[in-house]
Amino acid sequence: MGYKVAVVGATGNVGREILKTMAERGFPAKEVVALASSRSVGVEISYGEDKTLKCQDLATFDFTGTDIVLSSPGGKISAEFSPKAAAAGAVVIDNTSHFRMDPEVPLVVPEVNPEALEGWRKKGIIANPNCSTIQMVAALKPLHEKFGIKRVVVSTYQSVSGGGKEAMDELFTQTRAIYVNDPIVKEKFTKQIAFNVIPHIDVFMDDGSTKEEWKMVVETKKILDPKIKVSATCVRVPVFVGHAESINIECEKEITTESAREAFKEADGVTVVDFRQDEGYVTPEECAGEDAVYVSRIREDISVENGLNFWCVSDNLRKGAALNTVQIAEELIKRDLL
Ligand code: 2RA
Repeated sequence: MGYKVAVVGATGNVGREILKTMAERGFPAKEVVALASSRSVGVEISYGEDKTLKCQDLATFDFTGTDIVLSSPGGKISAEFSPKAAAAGAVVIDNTSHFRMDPEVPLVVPEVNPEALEGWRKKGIIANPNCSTIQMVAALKPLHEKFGIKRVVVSTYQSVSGGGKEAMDELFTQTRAIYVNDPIVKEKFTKQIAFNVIPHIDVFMDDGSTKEEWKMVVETKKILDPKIKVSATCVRVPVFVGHAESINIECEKEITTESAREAFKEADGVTVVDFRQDEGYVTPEECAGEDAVYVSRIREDISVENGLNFWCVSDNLRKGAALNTVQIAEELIKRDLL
């Protein structure tokens, strides 16, 4: 038994990673279709080590007979095509922010709230959370179960791949320009990203926060617990792949370094690397290409009652996007929900 799967936005960073992840994990697909805009029709995309797929035109594709759609084009394109694919009978797993806060759309990290998948038929769409939210809630879940998290303060260090391929090109081009004394060209980022950090991801909201920060607040509440208070500061850093987060929590119950470490170790998808010595922690460069959410630098925060600090790193294109998307599809199959 296999499924007909369509990957929408197949030429983008996340689309390519979805195809790679499916092939690596032996996803049970009987047919895989790569879809993109008309200008990419005919472009060949790798699927596994020995296959390529020719991109077809999303605008004219007939979704009838497609079982699963894994979608990561821009938000506007998703707003139009995800409901069309769902109406044709497919389950759509959507990577954009467009449907995430719709009460009829489950927002899922399989290690955290797989039970939410039961409600997917209301709209036929399941939303994949924002990359920075996914790794944070995966790490918070085991702590929330044991210690009851009341408040989270998070600062992110987000790689440029979260902004797409052009953002990666801009970091490369600016870095080169600095070395060869060429003018710096800014297109994707509002300020120079090479040799700099930018405290601004996505648009500004009325309250002074950015939309990326807002997403971390509301998505954490929807996925984990509406009672948890979250304060987020999101920062872009000159790293190609891998988001890092400094996370501070306050809990209901007493939490120690040891009890937190034990809780992390029992959690699915979380790997603790925490040796209080040179190299005893994980950095973004080391997590690129890996599936896990890594936790390091675990230590009590004695400035508050029941407080803890830790460092959390994950590949934003894998667990933060493609892997989580494929895992949602696998979970639907495992739970016999298709
Ligand atoms: C970013 N969170 O890193 C976004 C990608 N979804 O820009």
